[in-house]
Amino acid sequence: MAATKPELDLDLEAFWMPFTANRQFKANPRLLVAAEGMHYVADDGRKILDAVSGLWCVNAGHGRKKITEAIQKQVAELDFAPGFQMGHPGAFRLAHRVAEIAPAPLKHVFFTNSGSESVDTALKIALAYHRVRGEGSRQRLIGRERGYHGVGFGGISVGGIANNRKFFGSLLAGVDHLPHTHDLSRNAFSRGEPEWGAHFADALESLVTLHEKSTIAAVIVEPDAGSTGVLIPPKGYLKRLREICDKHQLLLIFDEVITGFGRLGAPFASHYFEVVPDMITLAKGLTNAAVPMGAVLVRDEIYDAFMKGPDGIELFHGYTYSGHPLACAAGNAALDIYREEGLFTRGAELARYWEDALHQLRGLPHVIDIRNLGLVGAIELEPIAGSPTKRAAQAFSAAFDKGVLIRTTGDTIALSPPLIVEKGQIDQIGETLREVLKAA
Ligand code: PXG
Repeated sequence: MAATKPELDLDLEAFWMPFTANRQFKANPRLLVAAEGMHYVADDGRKILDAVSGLWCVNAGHGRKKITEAIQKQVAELDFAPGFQMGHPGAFRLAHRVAEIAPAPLKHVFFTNSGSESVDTALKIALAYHRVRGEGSRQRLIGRERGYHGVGFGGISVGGIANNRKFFGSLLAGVDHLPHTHDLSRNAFSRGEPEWGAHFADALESLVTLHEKSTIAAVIVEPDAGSTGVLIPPKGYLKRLREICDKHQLLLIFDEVITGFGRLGAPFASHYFEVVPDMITLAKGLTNAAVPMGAVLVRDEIYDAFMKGPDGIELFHGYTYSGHPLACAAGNAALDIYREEGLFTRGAELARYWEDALHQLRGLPHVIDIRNLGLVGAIELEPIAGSPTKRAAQAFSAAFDKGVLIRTTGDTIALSPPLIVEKGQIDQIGETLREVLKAA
């Protein structure tokens, strides 16, 4: 059956939509046609409050003039510059500025075009780093159950979400996983970091015993897991991971594609948790999502190890669009906005209000957990027997009909509004969810 949207003169058939139930969507399409500030405009003209920053990426809100103008100016001046053996000023400027806000000593920046590319880049740097310093036997990579690290083969190999892996063959060899930290029997309705569960990090010791440290290159985790449904790390968990990595010279990679750029109320989760990894993967908020871009922040020691090798190309890796001029223009403008408006700490100012708004929903039908950190939150629902994901999917549709865009994954509602959100809008998100959940 042909899928069309006659009022917009659209044939919907050709576009194979990502991570989407295509048939369902095309039977009942939901299109966004404009955006400004905290709101989208749907194709029927309704204003929709954005409670998830697009896809966790529009940190400074939509349609920011400064970013738009910077992109327009850049495209008129220099649309593209090759990034291999050539450069342009915007890329150096942006790398310098990102390094400035990064935790020391992660002061070098490799540009990519997405979070997935950032993850694969970080994993490759980890392997190559051990090799250039003479420990090429360190080839194993360790991820975590329920982890999401994008959709490249590296990312799905270290990732821990079965549906993202099971269709795609044997993936990378030599990967192992830590257990996830989610246990509702202990931690349901925790406010902020759960008290219980730091010991989950000790599983890394067991993996080191099993595989022997000389075979392990790196460990990658989301400091605060997003896509899987917002899993907040237990108190002390990340510090313990850091200690174990130090003890065995494993590189620790924080995947901050979601947590970067102020979402927890600090520039990076690394600042928030006071744990410094060896690399940080970034994307999303780097350009406020106006142009796709990702980056890997790298510890100086790692960069320096490559710079000691023979003359010539130090790392055989990069993308045609690494450091694309339009992305750099957007990134530089986004950083201006973050600084001028104090957005990296706004999440901390609002965190308590946000927490209270969410936890007020406790007791509504089928709500089995509420969790929050910074400006991130989640509401986990009891699945409908025999129909997992359906209850949350219904909540998504109902919230959209009531003018609020949320995100659902499994039976969890995930929330994280742009950092410019006002208290009244937090109230609106809470009230809408109350109505939706009451009827769920
Ligand atoms: N790492 C993390 C931690 C992510 O959250 C990626 C890597 C991959 O980024 P790209 O730019 O390649 O998509 C992500 C992406 C959701 C959702 O609803 C989350 C992401 C993407 C789409 C949806 O939770 N995160």
